[in-house]
Amino acid sequence: MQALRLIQWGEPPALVRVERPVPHGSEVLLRVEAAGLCHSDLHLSEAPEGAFRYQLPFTLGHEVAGHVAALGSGAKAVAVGERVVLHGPWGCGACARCTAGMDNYCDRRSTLTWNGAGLGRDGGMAEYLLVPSSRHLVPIGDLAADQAAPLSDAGLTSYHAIAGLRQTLEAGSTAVVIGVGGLGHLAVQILRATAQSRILAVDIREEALALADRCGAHFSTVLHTDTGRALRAESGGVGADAVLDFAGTTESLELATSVLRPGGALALVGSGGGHLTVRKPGALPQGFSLSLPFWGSRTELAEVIALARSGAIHVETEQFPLSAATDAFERLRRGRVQGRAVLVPD
Ligand code: FEH
Ligand code: ZN
Ligand code: ZN
Repeated sequence: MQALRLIQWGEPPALVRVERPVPHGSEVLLRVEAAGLCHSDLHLSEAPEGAFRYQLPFTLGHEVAGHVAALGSGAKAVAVGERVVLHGPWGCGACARCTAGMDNYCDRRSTLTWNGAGLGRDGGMAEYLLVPSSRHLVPIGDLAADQAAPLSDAGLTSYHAIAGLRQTLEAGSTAVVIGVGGLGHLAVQILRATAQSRILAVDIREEALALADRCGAHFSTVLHTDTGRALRAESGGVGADAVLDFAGTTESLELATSVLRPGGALALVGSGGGHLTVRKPGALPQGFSLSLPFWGSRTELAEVIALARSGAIHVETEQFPLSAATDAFERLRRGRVQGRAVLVPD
């Protein structure tokens, strides 16, 4: 089968032929219908030796949807032909967090040499994906695969980040979304569907503002020197109750903390590598709280899929055949993907 594999650190991934896996025991073999492309895949494709604990080679792709092609003799709770989406964070499988479906916060994460499918283990940028257990699968019914796949990472990460801000998102609150890309455009929709906040969106690209408006933002602006003042004005002058920073640069963090209301909460999601000084006394608002949410739980993934199946959220996607993966990576590297890029096996 065709698979996009990371073979050498610092070298781009290569599309190669490998054996189609055969499921044994509790394993489930998926026929991949769609695999989303994440900035983490970019980071991996450019990472030098030693940046990650992962063992090479492995197939990329941690945002995967498809249907069950075959079952190991001990596989449970899933049937051949069933359409499913992958819960991509794979932990140790035995700790309290993993047994609760919260592999994203596995207690033994520091002992593992992987984060999950396509992250140190073979992933779904391929025709088939071998999944260790059906506990990593969520049914999607008739939801299109190019919708379901991005929801398992971009959607789930945004949903989990918003869940951590829930206490600030009561009626009349203001939420700011910085970065309206693959995750941010879904965060706007999830906020519209699950909160009564006024949603303000910020991006560096004009074309992203149109996407933000389509997704339901009440106000959108391109980042400029006076953005903080504009956002504060849009919050009725008191500031934002919650900020979701999908950029994670020093500039975006400074903007976020400059517009937060006393008692406000910041979720730092983007891996821009920016830094924030937390000091008392200091410049941060009284009662400020910070979270660094990572991915989400299996239960939350089922909730995101249910939202999508109800029509409440829609993923903007750009489809590429798996054979054009290099183009997709390049487009993402240049910031030229509207919404989420999705690879479809040829
Ligand atoms: C996965 C593994 C490590 C860092 C970040 C990620 C995200 O792409 C998961 O959404
Ligand atoms: Zn990701
Ligand atoms: Zn665990």
